[in-house]
Amino acid sequence: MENDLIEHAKQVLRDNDRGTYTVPTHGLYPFQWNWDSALSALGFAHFDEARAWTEIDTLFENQWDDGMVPHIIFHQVDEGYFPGPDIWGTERPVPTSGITQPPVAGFAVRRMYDRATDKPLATARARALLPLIHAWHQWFYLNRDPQGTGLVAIIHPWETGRDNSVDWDVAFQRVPTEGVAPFTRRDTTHANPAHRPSDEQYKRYIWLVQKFRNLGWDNTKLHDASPFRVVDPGFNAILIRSCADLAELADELGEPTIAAQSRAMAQKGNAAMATLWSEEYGQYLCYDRISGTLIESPSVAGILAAFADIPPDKAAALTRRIESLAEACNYLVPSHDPRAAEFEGLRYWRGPVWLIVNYMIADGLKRAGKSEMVDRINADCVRLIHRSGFAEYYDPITAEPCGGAHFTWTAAMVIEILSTQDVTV
Ligand code: 9WN
Repeated sequence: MENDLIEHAKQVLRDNDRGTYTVPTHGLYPFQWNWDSALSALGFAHFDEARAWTEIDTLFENQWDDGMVPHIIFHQVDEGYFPGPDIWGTERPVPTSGITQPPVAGFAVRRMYDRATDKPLATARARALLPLIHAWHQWFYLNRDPQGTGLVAIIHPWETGRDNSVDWDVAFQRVPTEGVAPFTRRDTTHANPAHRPSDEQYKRYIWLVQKFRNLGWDNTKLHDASPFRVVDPGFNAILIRSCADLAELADELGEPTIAAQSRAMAQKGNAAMATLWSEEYGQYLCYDRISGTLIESPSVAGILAAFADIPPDKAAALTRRIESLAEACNYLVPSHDPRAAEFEGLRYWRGPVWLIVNYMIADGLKRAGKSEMVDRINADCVRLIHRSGFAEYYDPITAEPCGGAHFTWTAAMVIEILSTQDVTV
């Protein structure tokens, strides 16, 4: 039965494969997305290592000169997605968006290298990627942490990959809607509008794009110019973990300077994470860099922090926090606390479960020795697939499949989980 599931998942990856990159799903997302690709490569690596490396290579072929790796690469023309290249106006040889996404590539590449059966191939590919990934990490701390706090801010909700999280509700009010050119959304023609962000949120998303475009996509200006600057503990944990993993990889590949610089970034980030801890919520919280306050919103971002090397007492507290969430839903881990007033079980990042997030939380908790919770999270992932297929995300109470179907990174996570762990459903 689990073999059937793996075969089905591989088929999803093959169907969404465009040769040198994969689309997240046909129709709704017809281009290459940054963190989707890095996590999907982990799935490919179980049956086609060369193809997995190519996925990451294609992503980094589109890295900007300043080091940023964009969140979307528009490899071909497709009118089915909004906002397309004309709205972004980044004027790249292959058009891209102008913002970034969670930097999981460092983590993924180290994992692919460690597990590789074709070591010469892995060594060659990892060696070539190492300085590129490192440049991206340095870009983050330089451009998104200009005060040197050790934590980076995101300047657009799309950068976190958690587009319409409750976390942004208050800070997002500072983003105006006046002056936004009229537009037609395309996402709601592919997916149920009740599962997607609101029109109001879309206007603010586009206002920010217009603002940054008017500044020529100059990253030395964007952070300070943005009316939206939020420090996300999950995002920072991914960056910290990728820096730490890159340090290990650099040691292996004989690159001591990259190793030392990566380790220093990870250590500084890890220390700064303490400032985001909330004793009251028993988890980490986002921080609004403009108002200078923690954002009192019990979202999964503060639990995803487990992906970095957090102190044992915090890992234990996060495990208790997930246990408490389990009392309010049937499938872990909801993207927002079901007991909070703002929770919406079907609406994107305001409640649904996402397998990629589950995978990273479980990976962090495994390192912290929380194996019982890891088993529970993995089992919930597999139960969701059995019940509702390879959806983009799921209602944590009813398991209703939401968003797009036949989803690449969901399938990749199934291959990864079932191939590497014992899961009892
Ligand atoms: C905007 C592709 C992406 C994911 C994000 C998810 C969603 C895009 C959108 O889809 O965002 O980047 O148009 O809704 O929120 O995490 O990378 O799967």
